[in-house]
Amino acid sequence: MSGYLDCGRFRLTLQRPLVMGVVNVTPDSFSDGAQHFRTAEAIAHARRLVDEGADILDVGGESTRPGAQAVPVDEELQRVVPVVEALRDCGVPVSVDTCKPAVMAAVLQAGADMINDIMGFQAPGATEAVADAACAVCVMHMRGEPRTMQDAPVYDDVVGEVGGYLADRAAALRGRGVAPTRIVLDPGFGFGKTVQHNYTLLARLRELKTGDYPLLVGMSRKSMIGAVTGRTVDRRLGGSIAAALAGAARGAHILRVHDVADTVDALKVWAMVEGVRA
Ligand code: 8Y7
Repeated sequence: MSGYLDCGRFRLTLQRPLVMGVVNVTPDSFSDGAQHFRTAEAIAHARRLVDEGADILDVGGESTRPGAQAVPVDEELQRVVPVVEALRDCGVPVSVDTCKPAVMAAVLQAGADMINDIMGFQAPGATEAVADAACAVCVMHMRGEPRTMQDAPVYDDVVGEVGGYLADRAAALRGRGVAPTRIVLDPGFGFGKTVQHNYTLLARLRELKTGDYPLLVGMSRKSMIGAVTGRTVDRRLGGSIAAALAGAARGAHILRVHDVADTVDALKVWAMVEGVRA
């Protein structure tokens, strides 16, 4: 581990787990006025997450939940670009969650510091869109595509297959000139995995630490939490915190969460026990 991540205008040290706060720019198909309102809401929410201690923001304008339909490029741009422009001076790096090379190029121009691609930069032109920038790149594993990925996924060896995929994608990015200090890997909890696959990946997270790349994990409020607790998505804070701490204890460097303040508190207590700085 190099001990840091080059993330656009920022160099993040990885001595303690970092918290990435989720900022959804919610869809609105009714009118332009409503979209302006959604934009303002997303910006206000993001600023609140920074106040709560978020180390990174992850802005997303494309619904990637299981079964979700694709969003056209121009609509995704309308959602995310104004939010990135407003947040570029908020004090923390701004990541954008997108699979589309055209969106990647536009948000990098607008000031984004990181691109988070659940498709692992596999779309034609995606590696080229990030190669010459200074942004960090998060490569996530997904089996299938969002619309169909939860249709009974099967693996012989989920840890080996996910780890192999992430290593291959990292090598492809490096082959295009992306420096290793810009790359983050993510097993993609909930993306084409059963509940058992997700917990196997979490339990054996350390085995995914191939190469020198930091790991990002996103389990916040997901169905893997609901499956164990029996809670609906609005009641999954306790389970999500437990998953985040389990990830941190197994070497996750970045925790992607909705509930920043509570996760930051949990990490402070955990860090006191573990003797790491938080
Ligand atoms: C993840 C993610 C989502 C994740 C990374 C949700 C965009 C679903 N999950 N990106 N995005 N990792 N890197 O429930 O686990 O937040 S969307």
